[in-house]
Amino acid sequence: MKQRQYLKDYRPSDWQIPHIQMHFDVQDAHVLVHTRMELVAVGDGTQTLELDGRQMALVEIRIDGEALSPEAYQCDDASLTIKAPGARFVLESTVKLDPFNNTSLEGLYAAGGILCTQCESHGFSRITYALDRPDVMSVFNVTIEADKGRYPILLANGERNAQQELPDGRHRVSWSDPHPKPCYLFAVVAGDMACKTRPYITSEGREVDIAFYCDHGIEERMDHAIDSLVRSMQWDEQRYGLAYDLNTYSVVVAGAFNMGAMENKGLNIFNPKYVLASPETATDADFAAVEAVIGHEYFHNWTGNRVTCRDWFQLSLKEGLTVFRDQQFSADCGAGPAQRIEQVKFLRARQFAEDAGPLAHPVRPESYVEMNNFYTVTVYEKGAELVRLLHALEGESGFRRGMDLYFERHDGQAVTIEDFLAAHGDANQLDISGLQRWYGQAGTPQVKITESWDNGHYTLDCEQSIPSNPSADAVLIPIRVSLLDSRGQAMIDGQVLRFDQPQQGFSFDLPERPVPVLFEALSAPVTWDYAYSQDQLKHIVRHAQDPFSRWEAAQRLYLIMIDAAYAGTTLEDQHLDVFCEVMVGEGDGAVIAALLSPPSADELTTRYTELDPLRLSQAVDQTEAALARVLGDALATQTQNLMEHVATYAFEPAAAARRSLRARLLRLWCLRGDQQAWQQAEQLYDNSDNLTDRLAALQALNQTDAAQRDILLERFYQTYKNDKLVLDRWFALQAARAGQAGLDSVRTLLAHADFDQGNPNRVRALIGTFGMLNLSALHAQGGQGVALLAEQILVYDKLNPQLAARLITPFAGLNGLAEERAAAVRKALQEIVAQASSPDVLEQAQRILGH
Ligand code: 0A1
Ligand code: ZN
Repeated sequence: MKQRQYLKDYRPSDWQIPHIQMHFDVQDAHVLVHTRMELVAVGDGTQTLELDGRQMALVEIRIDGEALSPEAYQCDDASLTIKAPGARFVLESTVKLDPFNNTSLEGLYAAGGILCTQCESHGFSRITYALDRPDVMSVFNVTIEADKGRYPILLANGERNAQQELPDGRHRVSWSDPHPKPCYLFAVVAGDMACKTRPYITSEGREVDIAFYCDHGIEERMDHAIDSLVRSMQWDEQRYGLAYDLNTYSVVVAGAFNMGAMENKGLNIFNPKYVLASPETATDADFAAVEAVIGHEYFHNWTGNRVTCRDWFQLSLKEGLTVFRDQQFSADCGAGPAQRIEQVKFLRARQFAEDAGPLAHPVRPESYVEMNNFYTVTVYEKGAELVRLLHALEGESGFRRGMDLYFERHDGQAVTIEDFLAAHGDANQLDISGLQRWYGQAGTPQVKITESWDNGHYTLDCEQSIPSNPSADAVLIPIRVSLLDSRGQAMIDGQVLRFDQPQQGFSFDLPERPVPVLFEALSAPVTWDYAYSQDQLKHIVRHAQDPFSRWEAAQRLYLIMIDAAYAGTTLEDQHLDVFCEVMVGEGDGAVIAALLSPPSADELTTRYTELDPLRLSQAVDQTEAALARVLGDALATQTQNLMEHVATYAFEPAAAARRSLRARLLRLWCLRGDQQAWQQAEQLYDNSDNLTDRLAALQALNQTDAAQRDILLERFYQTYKNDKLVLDRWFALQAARAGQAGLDSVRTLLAHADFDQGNPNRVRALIGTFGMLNLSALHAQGGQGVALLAEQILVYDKLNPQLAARLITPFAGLNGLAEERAAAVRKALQEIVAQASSPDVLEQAQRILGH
């Protein structure tokens, strides 16, 4: 078993490696990697050198040109140790790799006919012996040599220097990256790909060649991504004064990729899902995601690459900050308030759940066994919320001052979260201690708010605690409030209260008793209680200025219905009557669609103790059905209005908002079992020129008994069976079918000819959808759904441990489950612990079981 690493044990490296030269010799069945490193001892040079290295065969090792005798070093399955090699020397190694059978998608691997690398967090030590830690930074020179017919494109970080033809149809290309970088940002790519280029001139006058690579024949699907990159580059120049620093920026679409994308210096490698987009093959949400991920990887060039992490415990230093920056970028590109609502939905469904369960950890974790298990929603999304919180406290210009000082102090360094906060604190004379505490303690703070009204004097009394972590200290919680009068006008408008004590009161003198709108735009990642009456909630839905707060009040209204249904009583549909006004109201269609969406079951798994997942799914379905009923005949009329005047598809905010409202209304209408609605769905499918509407039609029918559902699914398959990303949707739709039908579909599809275990997107579409988003199928048929998921996790434990370890997350809800269900999950986890071999899966399963 791998050793647990602790933050408290961090020590700077005994060695630095100023310069690394690598040569890749790509052969038919293997790759030889020759590495030449200059090593410099930080101390007196008497210390032992322990290099990291796994899953490769050592061919030769030399120091200062002399081959090392076998007694001079020791090699095991994770490292190579050389006793007292001296204070300064050149180490050369040759290793043999087998990328063609590397299914882990880490290190050097073959996928979709190309060779590419993934080094974050510890993949570089699967490529060569190295000090695989982010605080060792080196200048890299790389040459790649391969058959020119099979691999006409040879790429590495930095700038291309030279290209040379070789005998036997081979060629060689060399690259150099002048910026010292940690080895997790290293990348090489070799393959036969189509290329699209675009020139760009930075604000500093630097000429940059942008080059995007993907499979032949689909080049035009990269246009949106290229446009997004250009916008990202301009945006970082304007908003943060940060310009690009090389003459080449390449983006490669990988055949298979475990995560979203990777910010390797000057050579990003992407999951195809976040580059390729055309109206027929990508939805509005996909177009938005491409823009966000392209931006995210680009923004890493400064927040991650130029200033990097001292150690992996600091991961949120680059990830929380870069997610916040990509969220700002998307907002500036016109994403609108529905984007914030989506972010919060995701945060609550996933991060709050993680923080309340056995996988909870602070944004800066204290220990890990397998670092890849800590690329979590806590490090990314909660981390981004903490930067948002800092931004709210400092204001736009204060935040910019903090960022400027951060880059001035730390450009070219590997630093900590404290360094980041200190730069902001110093730039703004801000006491950051209440913020710093957020990073060190797990759990979602809960804020209890009561009020008093005394003759014009209004007080909000606030109390904070972390229920899952009772010894936690009070943190700084900004509460953005508006106080509405009886006509819905704001008497107090968006004021930020600094709440940093265990208990604290905030007073206002007002002409009348207000309705408080609390935590506008979710001003801190907390849960909060305030005993709203239904009338107050409806008042907020009708009058609040902040779209998020209207949505939040709507969610609370739905929850009253869901709680009642879950408890076995039903409330009158009339409790939801405010939504009739909402549906026909003016304004952003995407916000109206969100207001007309009750929370889904997967967002509510931590709400009930002794959770019965099937009863919860039913309660949510009943509430959605009640909403569809209460909207009455106007639902059909309104949907039909939106079917008219459909323009040619463009990814543009107003058009996307209209599509999103149409999709939502159509789905509610279809739930009523109305034949006319089902026909409308079929018509929308047939008449549309884009994937967004086609999927809207299919999703509207997916949980119904309509004959059209099966007909359209088959039509969809025939149209898209050769288009991997679109076919993923076909798998996901069937895996999302509620209850037993969903479980049966998953079983059938696992044996389908198009199900490909080597394609993580396909695996996530089928098994991920089933596990993460379909509570009623996962818990169907006694424990059989749960057993099926466990069986699949064990398949990927062998093939692709990182992917397997992510599929396990649905089992982390164990503590909240009713005993019979919990027993099935526990049994599945014990089976996993008994049979799994990867540290990734073992660590997760054991953490969930509390070992
Ligand atoms: N740094 C990337 C995400 C990433 C993380 C780990 C990976 O492999 C284990 C791959 C990519 C990002 O934040 O975009
Ligand atoms: Zn990132």
